[in-house]
Amino acid sequence: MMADGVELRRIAMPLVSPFRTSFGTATSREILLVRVVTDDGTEGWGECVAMAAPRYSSEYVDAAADVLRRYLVPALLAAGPVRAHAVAGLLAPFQGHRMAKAALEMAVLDAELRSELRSFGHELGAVREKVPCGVSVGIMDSVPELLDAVGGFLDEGYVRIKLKIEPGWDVEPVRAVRERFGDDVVLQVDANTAYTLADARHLARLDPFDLLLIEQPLDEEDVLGHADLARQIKTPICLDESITSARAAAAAIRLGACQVVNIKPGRLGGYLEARRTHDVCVANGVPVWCGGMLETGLGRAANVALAALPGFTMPGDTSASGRYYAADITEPFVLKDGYLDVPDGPGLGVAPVPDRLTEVTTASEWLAG
Ligand code: NPQ
Ligand code: MG
Repeated sequence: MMADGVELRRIAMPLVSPFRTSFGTATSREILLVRVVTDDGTEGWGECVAMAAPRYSSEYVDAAADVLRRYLVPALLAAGPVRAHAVAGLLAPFQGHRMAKAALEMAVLDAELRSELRSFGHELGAVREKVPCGVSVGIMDSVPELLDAVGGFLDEGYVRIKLKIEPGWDVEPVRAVRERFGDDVVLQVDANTAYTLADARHLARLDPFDLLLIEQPLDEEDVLGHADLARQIKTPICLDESITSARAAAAAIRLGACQVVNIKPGRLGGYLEARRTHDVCVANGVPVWCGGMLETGLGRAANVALAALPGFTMPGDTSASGRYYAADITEPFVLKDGYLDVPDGPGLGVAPVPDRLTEVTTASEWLAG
């Protein structure tokens, strides 16, 4: 693949409802899209999952755009013909910025696969044509509001409910959901690093509720703390923010810091590292599921393809487009009996609908070779 140039495009998408976590409340999404145009005119799309502010991780959308503009895109354009599998190595001299790198690699991979008429699913090793979908439910102002939201998602067919928790909003909402919807609902929680090891006894109060897992209770860098916590609570621990590479997954598993892994391509530096992380987890008998970063249909298409790999044995946060957006920039992903179909067209199998993309675009810049 030879890139003629790369477009950095900013879009603004309002959320259908505020999404509150232990690190803040989002009411809209500022998203950076990357479009690679090759010398034969093929387009490839990438989506950067970095948020507007460095609240989930150290990355944020303006920094991603800057590092792409200054370092990552020039390196790609200077390299001449390059295969998607070589992009990570090309960008390795630049430290960090995994979400920015992931977006560029995704765009190159999309262009390459489109021109070779292969799908993301085929390239990554998908073994299913549809995937079961879970949903992430934010912190709410009251338990009755939470129960209404959970009831709505269950009615829509979601096969797994994930509740965001934080100190002061954990045992009571979990107990209320169990009491209202029963023990058969597949239920997990996500703390987004809101607790410390001193909270171990408090977190053990979640044990009676038969949760599938508790996601990232402690700080991103406290892998040893998670290993200590795992010896003090029964609920299996899943890591998200801590797992920044296949190597990090291997180390966390070896240390007993997690029994489940949330795989997020943006956090890992790309879909190819996500597949390597999947392979490491499968080799260690650790189940994985596909995390979400409120992606548009572009990232959603790639995530659904990834979620179809054999080791993804638990429902992910691959929710329908309508969970976050009234109007996606691609044809919307619509839940069917709790499943989403894996796109089977070339590349991502989806593309932005031009009018929709124009409506939400706030900036665009073209970086030529
Ligand atoms: C998680 N995602 O698993 C993240 C947290 C998260 C679906 O819970 C804007 C962009 C707002 C990314 C809010 C889900 C976000 C965001 C929450 C990611 O930890
Ligand atoms: Mg998480």
